[in-house]
Amino acid sequence: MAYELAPLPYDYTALEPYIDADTMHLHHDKHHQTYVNNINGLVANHPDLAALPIDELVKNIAKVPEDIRTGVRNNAGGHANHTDFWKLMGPVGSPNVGGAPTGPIAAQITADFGDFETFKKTFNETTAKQFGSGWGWLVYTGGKLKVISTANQDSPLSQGLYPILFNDVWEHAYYLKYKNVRADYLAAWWNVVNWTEVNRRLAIAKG
Ligand code: MN3
Repeated sequence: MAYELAPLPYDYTALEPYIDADTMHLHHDKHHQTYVNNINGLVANHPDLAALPIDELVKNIAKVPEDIRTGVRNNAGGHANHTDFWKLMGPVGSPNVGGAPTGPIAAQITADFGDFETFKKTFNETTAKQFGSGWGWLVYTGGKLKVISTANQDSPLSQGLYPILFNDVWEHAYYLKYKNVRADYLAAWWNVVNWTEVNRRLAIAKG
């Protein structure tokens, strides 16, 4: 198989009480696994595509043959987005998880949004408004941070943008615990953000 589902980088209970173990099992073991299974099926007869790292495949969606392009867009996107999403969160109580940002991202947020609370409000409002399934993203472009959202599993990588921080607002990410109240999930999610990983991604974006 071209692509594989890596284990979660922490225990299923590690994000409690903000994200419960049942949600993590469903989200990682079922939903993410399905994206992996689907993309492997789609590229099975395309060894040139199957050889690409998943991020490269997502960056080059426009070059994928038209008959499988929509499927690849959804499922390569789903695999790439979730692979990075698990790493963007960390066990509650760990250093640099939750709370205020630390390191270079803290200074960049202050420079571009004024303060952390204003940034969070912008990110949460933009992401809450994403109609239906999708993601909220913080990207670094033109020397500045910018908040955007996308539908379905579309990735900023396909637009030539590198995501720094992002949250999944498909209902499968929160429905078991937060029901239909996306805003409550968005507010709670900051408690599990891994700022060490956000800083690692910011450094890559800045080159
Ligand atoms: Mn998801």
